Amino acid sequence: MVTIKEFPKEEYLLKGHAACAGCGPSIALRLLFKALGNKVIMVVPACCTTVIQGPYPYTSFAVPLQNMLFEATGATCSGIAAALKIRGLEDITVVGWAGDGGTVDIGLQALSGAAERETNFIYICYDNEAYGNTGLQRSGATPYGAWTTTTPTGKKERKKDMPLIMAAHKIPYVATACPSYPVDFVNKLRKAKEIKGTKYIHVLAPCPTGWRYDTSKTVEIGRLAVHTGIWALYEIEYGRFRLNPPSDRLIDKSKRKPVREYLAMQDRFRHLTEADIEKIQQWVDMDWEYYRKLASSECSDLTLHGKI
Ligand SMILES: Cc1ncc(C[n+]2csc(CCOP(=O)(O)OP(=O)(O)O)c2C)c(N)n1
Ligand code: SF4
Ligand SMILES: [Mg+2]
Repeated sequence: MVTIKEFPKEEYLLKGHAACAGCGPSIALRLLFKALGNKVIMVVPACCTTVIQGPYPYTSFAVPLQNMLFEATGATCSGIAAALKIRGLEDITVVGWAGDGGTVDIGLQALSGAAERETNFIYICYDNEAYGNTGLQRSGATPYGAWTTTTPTGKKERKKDMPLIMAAHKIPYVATACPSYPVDFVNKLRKAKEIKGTKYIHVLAPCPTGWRYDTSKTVEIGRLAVHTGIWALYEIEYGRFRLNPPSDRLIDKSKRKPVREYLAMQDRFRHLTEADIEKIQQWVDMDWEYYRKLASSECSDLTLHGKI
């Protein structure tokens, strides 16, 4: 376990990058490099990160990076991983880094194929819960009730549960994270780097521009997502489900803050009715009943993986 004081001083996301002020995904990017250093090859489809990285010939990334079509991140990572294997360059980590639109919607097929082929790479979905780069349209990861430019009265459908979809691929490592918990995220990345095969990490990354809150509140919003239980920090290692701190202390509903506190901080939820808020609270409580079962001793190894 690395502590925050032991994070390396080197920065591979350079100054002058083009993210909005308070951008959660850019904090996650910085942490990614703190965890993995520069022996990485990044594959990045169209998303806010293609803006953050800067216009050619300038770049804010001090690591090799391949931009790729929206739908092809997983396939590209498979190709690069195969080439590195043939050349015996096994100490380089291939990282697919894509937004929620590029993961839960458009890139899902290629990602699923890469996982089924047991491609040796880490795939990270940074989830700002909308298509940020093109002006904030709804995605499959946008939560119920949220305003986006294509859901002006609030999205009517629920968020797709992508981490559990990836767990169903029986890959060796699935985890959730949030940049408000940097030590948790960095240690998960370091663990993922040591495991062979496909590793998937889904990062809830608050976006002040899309979620409509003050740019100084990004870390606070991420913490509230976790403390209300809207976002649970967990990992599934070879099928074994484990809640991570502080989520492991939140199974008891009385320990969780009401979801209202999280929703009230963001103008994208401003129009919600009392009935909407109650519905969201009930869904969160149901999710936690499921997490409780997954984390219980009789159920923690769900034969999701069935490692022999
Ligand atoms: C096949 C295809 N469809 C649409 C686009 C246009 N496009 C570029 S970036 C983007 C939004 C990406 O959203 P997401 O993956 O959530 O990343 P974010 O911008 O939020 O970081 C879209 C729709 C595209 N480049 N390719
Ligand atoms: S729109 Fe959101 S995710 Fe995209 S750069 Fe701005 S703050 Fe970051
Ligand atoms: Mg997005």
